[in-house]
Amino acid sequence: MRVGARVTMVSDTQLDDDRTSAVIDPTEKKCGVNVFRAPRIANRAIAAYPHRAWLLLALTGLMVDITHYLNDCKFILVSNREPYEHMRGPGGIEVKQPAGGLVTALDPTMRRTHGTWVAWGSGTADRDVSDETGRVAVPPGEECYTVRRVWLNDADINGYYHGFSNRALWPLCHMLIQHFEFRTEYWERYRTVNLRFAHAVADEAERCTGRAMAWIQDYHFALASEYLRAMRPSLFIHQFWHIPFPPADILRLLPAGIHEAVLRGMLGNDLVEFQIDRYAVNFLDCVDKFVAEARVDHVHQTVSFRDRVIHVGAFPISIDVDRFEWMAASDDSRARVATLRGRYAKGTRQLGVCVDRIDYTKGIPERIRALETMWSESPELRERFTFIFVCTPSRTDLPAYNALERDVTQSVMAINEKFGTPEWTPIVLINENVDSDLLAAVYRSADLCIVSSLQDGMNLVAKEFVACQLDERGVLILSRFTGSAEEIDGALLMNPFNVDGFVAAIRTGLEMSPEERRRRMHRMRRQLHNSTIFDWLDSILARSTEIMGAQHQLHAVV
Ligand code: ADQ
Repeated sequence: MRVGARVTMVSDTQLDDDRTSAVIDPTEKKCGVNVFRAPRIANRAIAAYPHRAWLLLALTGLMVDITHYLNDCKFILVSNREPYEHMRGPGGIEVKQPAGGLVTALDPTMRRTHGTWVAWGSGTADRDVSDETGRVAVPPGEECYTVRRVWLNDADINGYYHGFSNRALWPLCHMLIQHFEFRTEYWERYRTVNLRFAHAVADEAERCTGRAMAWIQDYHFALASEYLRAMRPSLFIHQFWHIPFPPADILRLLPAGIHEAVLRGMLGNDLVEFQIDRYAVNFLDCVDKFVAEARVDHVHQTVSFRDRVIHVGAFPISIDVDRFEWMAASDDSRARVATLRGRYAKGTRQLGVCVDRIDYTKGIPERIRALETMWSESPELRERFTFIFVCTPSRTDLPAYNALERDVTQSVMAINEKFGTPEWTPIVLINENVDSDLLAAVYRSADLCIVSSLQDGMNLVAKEFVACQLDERGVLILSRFTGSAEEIDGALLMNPFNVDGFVAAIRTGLEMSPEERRRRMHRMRRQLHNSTIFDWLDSILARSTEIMGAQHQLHAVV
């Protein structure tokens, strides 16, 4: 029988439903891959979440109060994705809140500071509810802050987003240059869209009588700060770069003139924030090499440029630790853990998990290769553990991502075909977004979590796994090339390119004693509690207001 013909699909409600074993016939398991196709309920679940989380945090007083940093200063946030999307649905206009830590962390801040969030208006009904400048009050019914939408047409999305952002900057920053593709059209659109965003932010700053602070998110806007600086010279502008920043030899693969333009664009900021120090150092090196008129102080991590001083620093992002712990501790989660372990970790069998967007940076083929090598070379390990792969398709408009998704599914099928038995499916593939409550239960149920990114700015999955490990039984096997590896002390670090080293790390994890696991996990959990997403936000705003204060004093003297 053709391997491809054996894909068993069940919903995520069946993942924690005992009847699933009846759905997946054991003989089918032998040749097939169990693909759990979860219904698209993530948005529904998350749309309901902020109020719950907000209430929870307000009640328990867990949220760090960062509003005092802002005082009378208007907070203008800029990101590609918007925090609320209005969509046309069968029953009228629905509001959805995209999943993601950034929205979870910043939505409460925006509510309290009544700021403005500038983002691409991507919802099908966004125009219907916004005014002529693209402004709409959110959240619906509460109307605490403003979303200012920037409209993009298909050509903009293709050039700015799929093109320069995701085909040029994304692979370059991750140093995976085989995926790098530069087109002049992409660059031109990127410039146009960055300029459009800068105009929107300048207009928002114009509307307020007092001071304003603009905080720009990520690599989609490398040029926006410079444009904005020209429009509003005294505005405080800072930017968080979520992905790695490459060394000079990689950045210069962008055509002459363009890698310099990217750096000059970023020097429009007052503060540039990276995940870890290594990326900040790479940025400063690049500026030193390519921007002739800039003076770099490597010790204080500042750049003097066009009569201004730009500060650079490392601010490692994290997760809402309490929220993940709370989800993992719920009764629902406990029941799901029992079901998952009953099904996949019977007796001494262990359960491994991994959670990724399907992206070539995440090292998914490398992980599959390590598992295959391990089960080929060490038959005695074959039934020792089952692996749950939660892999969401992403950026499906790009051919490289589609090819990878096909490749992952086929490789998993081949492994299950080669090693599976009527009693054992080596890899269970869930190839959709799962809601965060279920994710928390999956993390909690695991004995092993593998994060094998080839490069990753931080990697939040590693932190989510640690947060949900309430029983402290799990081992984290973590790629050295993630920002998390420089932060978390207690993981088994490995190099995903080194097949034998990768296999050795899995073997060490499997064989680690319960005491050693507990000791390591305990240490990681303690660290994580001292470094949550609210600490991240707090440290960035503290640094920003410090720099703003110093600028103020300087201007007062001059
Ligand atoms: P990402 O590349 O998206 O983020 P990561 O940090 O791992 O990578 O965050 C992924 C998020 O998506 C996690 O919260 C995870 O739970 C969720 N997720 C992944 N697959 C899922 C699935 N199948 N179902 C449900 N949820 C899923 C970028 C950078 C990272 C950096 C973050 C934050 O590439 O390096 O850590 O931004 O700055």
